[in-house]
Amino acid sequence: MAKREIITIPDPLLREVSAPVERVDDDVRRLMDDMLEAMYEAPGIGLAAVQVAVPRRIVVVDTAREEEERNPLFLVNPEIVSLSDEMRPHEEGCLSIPEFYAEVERPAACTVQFLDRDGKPREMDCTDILSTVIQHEVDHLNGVLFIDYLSRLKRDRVIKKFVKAKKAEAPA
Ligand code: GNR
Ligand code: NI
Repeated sequence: MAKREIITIPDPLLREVSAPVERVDDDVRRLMDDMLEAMYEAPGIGLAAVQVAVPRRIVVVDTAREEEERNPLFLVNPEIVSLSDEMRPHEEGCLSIPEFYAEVERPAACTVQFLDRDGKPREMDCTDILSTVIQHEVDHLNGVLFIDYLSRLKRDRVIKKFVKAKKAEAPA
């Protein structure tokens, strides 16, 4: 089992704004390795630190297909510096909202600046699923979930389901 558990809604931590990382040191690298392990085990293609209950601006991503070689990306303090005008719908899911999927429309391309695993500033142009995942992860760092883009009716329905499930699991 992975060392870190992924938290789910309605955990209030998921609504917090994560704090910037001051220095990419070994503690941060260890956390990123733990996040990657939890993400691969889930399995998922992206994970924000807040999803393992650490509200800091750290993201791991790997959009490689199962038959492809692993291609982990580590992003510290990621900042989206441009978004395309062109929008594209994509079916999204979230490890913090298990087994719920819905189509979300987001800018088809984006550019993200971040610090890599070595603390080196980098810039990356993202399209397709990578653009979607990067935007989804940066949203997590700001306390935003993909269900926030749905109608209030749909969003409230999903949240209610998870509140109920948690109550059934641990009766008050
Ligand atoms: O594993 C994930 N798949 C996914 C699919 C479409 C859009 C976004 C994602 S991210 C998600 C993992 C997750 O919850 N990251 O925060
Ligand atoms: Ni998510």
